[in-house]
Amino acid sequence: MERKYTVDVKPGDEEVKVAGWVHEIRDIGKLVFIVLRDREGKIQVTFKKDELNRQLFENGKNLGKEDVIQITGSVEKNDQAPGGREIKPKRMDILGKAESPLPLEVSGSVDSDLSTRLDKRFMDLRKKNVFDVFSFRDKVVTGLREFYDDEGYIEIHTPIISKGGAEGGATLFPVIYYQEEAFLRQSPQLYKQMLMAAGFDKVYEIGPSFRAEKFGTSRHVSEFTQWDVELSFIEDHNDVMDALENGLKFLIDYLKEHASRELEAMGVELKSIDEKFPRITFDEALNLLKEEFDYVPEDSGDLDTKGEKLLGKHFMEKGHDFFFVVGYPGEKFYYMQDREEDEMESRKFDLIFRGQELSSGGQREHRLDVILEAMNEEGVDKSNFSFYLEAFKFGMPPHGGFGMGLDRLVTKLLGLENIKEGILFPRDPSRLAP
Ligand code: AMO
Repeated sequence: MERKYTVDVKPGDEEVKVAGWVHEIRDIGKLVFIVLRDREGKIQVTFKKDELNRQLFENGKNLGKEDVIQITGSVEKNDQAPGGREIKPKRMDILGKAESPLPLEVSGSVDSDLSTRLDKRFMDLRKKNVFDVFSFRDKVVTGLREFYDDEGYIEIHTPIISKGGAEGGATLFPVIYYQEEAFLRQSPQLYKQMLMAAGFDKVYEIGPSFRAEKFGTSRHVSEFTQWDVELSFIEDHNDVMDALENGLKFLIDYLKEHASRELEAMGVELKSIDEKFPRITFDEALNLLKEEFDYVPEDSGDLDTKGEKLLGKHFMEKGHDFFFVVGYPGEKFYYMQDREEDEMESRKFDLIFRGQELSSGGQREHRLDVILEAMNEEGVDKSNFSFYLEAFKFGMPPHGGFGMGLDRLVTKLLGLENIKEGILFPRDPSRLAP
């Protein structure tokens, strides 16, 4: 007989097989009520002394919380039981005993702090409200894939171990690669671009990126998942922003339809977005901060966390959760910069979502001589990038792309406080296990 999820079990079913964890036990002598929990829900299993053989009843009575059991039985209506039905067991197999005491309470309302939860993550993930975050995350990925697949993007998988980093030396994680030093990637950026030289035209990749920053914030981790996109034959950075904006608008509608259960359980309401995301220049962002909040970011080339938060407040009051800031000064060698026709210093943008940076991207520089000059100015060691630079010598189309933090997207959409809540087994400077 095939196992069913508890949600698919109906009163009147003469014989069903369900399996899962013992969520609750109520023992009132001749009657033992067990609530069995599986991925999709819960069901009551009622052990009645008068109706069962002695062994089966005793086994039911001896169950402990979080034991894994498999039950075969008939289903009856019972208005007092959760979901209005209960199983009368005919057979029970104990598949896995749980030790006592449990390292973390799964049923009941005992709240543990995040660090304890992450230490005992396999137990924490048994909680429905925690599991729902990851069922939601699964739908975020499926929704994004659906959009970009339909738009003709090709999903790619580029190396995690590489010779150089796209985002600069200080945040590279070194690995020993046979006899050489190599690094975990900070971003698939360079490979996405090489595939533009290869004629792939439009690509996306979902995968891990690593940053060895000593961050202890609620929005940074050492290993995160990026949603990366690159596209060729663009006019300018606006085409890249369109690709990102349209994907997110589609995603929100997709989630409203396909993740309604998770959203409702978490009390989150998502609103479809019809209007364009505001696009302001870096200088406009600085002026806005000065005029409205009398705030000047310390680093003249960045908006910093506080600046992003204040701008987020400004735009959210006007009904915009998302807005772009375009034209950051002093950008990296791979962004197009200092074009005469632009009234800004680069074609690099950030997308801010509810006051937090969600994505960076822009039009790339595809002219090799300009890249080399920028590398000289930045003091970049070209020998680490020879494989990348070669791709610009033999026909590189104009192109651009972006990287979006998937963990930030999930946690911000759900209104979670800490990015680590949206990551199964997060990594930070003080956490390498589990
Ligand atoms: P950037 O470094 O801005 O750009 O990263 C893109 C997005 O990835 C997420 N992110 C992080 N999330 C959690 N913890 C971190 N430590 C972390 N660092 C980054 C953020 C961020 O907006 N190569 C460019 C992208 C491109 O131009 O294609 C890049 O990686 O949400």
